[in-house]
Amino acid sequence: MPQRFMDLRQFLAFLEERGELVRIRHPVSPYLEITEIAARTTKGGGPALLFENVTGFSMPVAINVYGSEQRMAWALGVERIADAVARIEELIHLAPPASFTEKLGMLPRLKQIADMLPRSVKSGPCQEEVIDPASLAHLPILTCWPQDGGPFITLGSVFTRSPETGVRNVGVYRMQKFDDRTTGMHWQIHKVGAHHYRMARERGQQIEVAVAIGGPPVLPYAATAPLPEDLDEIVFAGFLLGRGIEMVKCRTVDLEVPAQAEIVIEGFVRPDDERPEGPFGDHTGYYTPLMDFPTFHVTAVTQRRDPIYQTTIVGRPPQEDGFLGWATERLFLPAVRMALPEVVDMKLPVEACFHNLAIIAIKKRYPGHAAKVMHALWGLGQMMFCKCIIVVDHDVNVQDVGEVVWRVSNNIDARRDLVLAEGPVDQLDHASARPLVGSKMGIDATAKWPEEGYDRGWPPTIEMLPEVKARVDAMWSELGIDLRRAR
Ligand SMILES: Cc1cc2nc3c(=O)[nH]c(=O)nc-3n(C[C@H](O)[C@H](O)[C@H](O)COP(=O)(O)O)c2cc1C
Ligand SMILES: [Mn+2]
Repeated sequence: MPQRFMDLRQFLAFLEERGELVRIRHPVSPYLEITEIAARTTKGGGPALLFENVTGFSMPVAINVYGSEQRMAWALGVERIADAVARIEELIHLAPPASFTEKLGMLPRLKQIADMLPRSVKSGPCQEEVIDPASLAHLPILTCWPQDGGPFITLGSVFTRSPETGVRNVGVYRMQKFDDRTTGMHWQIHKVGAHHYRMARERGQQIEVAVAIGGPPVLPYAATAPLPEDLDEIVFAGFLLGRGIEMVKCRTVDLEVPAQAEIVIEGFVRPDDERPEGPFGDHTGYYTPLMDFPTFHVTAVTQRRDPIYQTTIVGRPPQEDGFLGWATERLFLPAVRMALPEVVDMKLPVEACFHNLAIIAIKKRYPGHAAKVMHALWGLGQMMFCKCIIVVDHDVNVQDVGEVVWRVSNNIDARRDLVLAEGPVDQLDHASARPLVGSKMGIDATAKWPEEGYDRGWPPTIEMLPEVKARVDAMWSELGIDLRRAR
């Protein structure tokens, strides 16, 4: 059974044991220097980093914790991501029991599911210390890039409740530090946090907010996952982990936070207080400009006795967040397939920043099928942000971008195969003429059928006969061809 990590330090200790964490004792500045070191480390396939001597601060900084496929899988409590995908598939296919004996057989499973729900506890390590008066001054918040508007908290899990239903939401939204008691709250307009804020604003009320840093390593991932609006990220995190997350009441707001968090920042956002936020070197690889966003007012800061400040940087891909995006690509394929069973696989290349490009393999069933898949995806949660969807046939390995380029460039006739659509675009998009609305492109690179107006007979791809391959396999070692040397 793989280990299920209930807090950050347990995970860091595990990574250190595996040679996957480096402690840095050399003094390093949180102003740009940590970014440069982290970016080089992630791009080079390097380890998680724990900066123990951050200039001007006594608190250590953990970064690049999720910066490899293996560490990302471990953070989810599995050895390989496929094991987590299998758990999700099992949940999706959980059929209602038919008979009484089948029902009895399900009882242990139901108990397991109950064990995954969040549990309220009376006290937690995240409240061992109370910073009085509340202040962010001691947090080693990074200024990431030269033109950034200031220091940004980049990996806070932001908790709110729907003012209407009380349902919890958790999302990772960046927070620009304005001063020791106020920050920005970068709730992009399409996100659930922003929706909660607008509902409160319509009622003329402020909204209570809590921000957790650290905690079970599954938590920041769950907070970035594109869940349906009313699905509680803490339930999802507990499900992924196979064990419920322990939650403790906040001190100044009516919210609960993970008891095992490293640091908790409590506060509120008023309905009438938006301020310029940014610029920020974003995950697109470009700066996002100064724009008005809500202001977060801090009412309490609590922490462990010896807290670790967990953060990340974004920038020109690939960066650490690419591995969070990769986990989403894998874990949400079963959900996509629930809506679209014809989808065989999908690839969201890291260079396209989660959503600029999706490559989808389908088992085509009818003429025009590829266009149907595009439109369905543009209507599916955060897939609405996809500026380009490429649809290929099921026999194309979409994980191999080289193969995709071969197939797509050969298969398309531009006038016939291009689908243009309009609608919302990501708030970070800088290409659309105006913010938030723009156009999207679908490319149907499937083999065309006569019913689709193609009468020339689609050519087969070239494959060698299996018996010839077998004969060559048998003689290969005697041929004296060293392929490694040839490269
Ligand atoms: C490192 C990182 C930083 C992010 N920063 C923001 C942000 O500032 N604003 C935002 O709206 N989304 C941001 N996101 C994306 C959201 O976390 C993501 O869209 C999530 O699904 C939102 O959850 P929600 O659907 O509950 O709103 C960030 C993601 C990552 C990985
Ligand atoms: Mn959500």
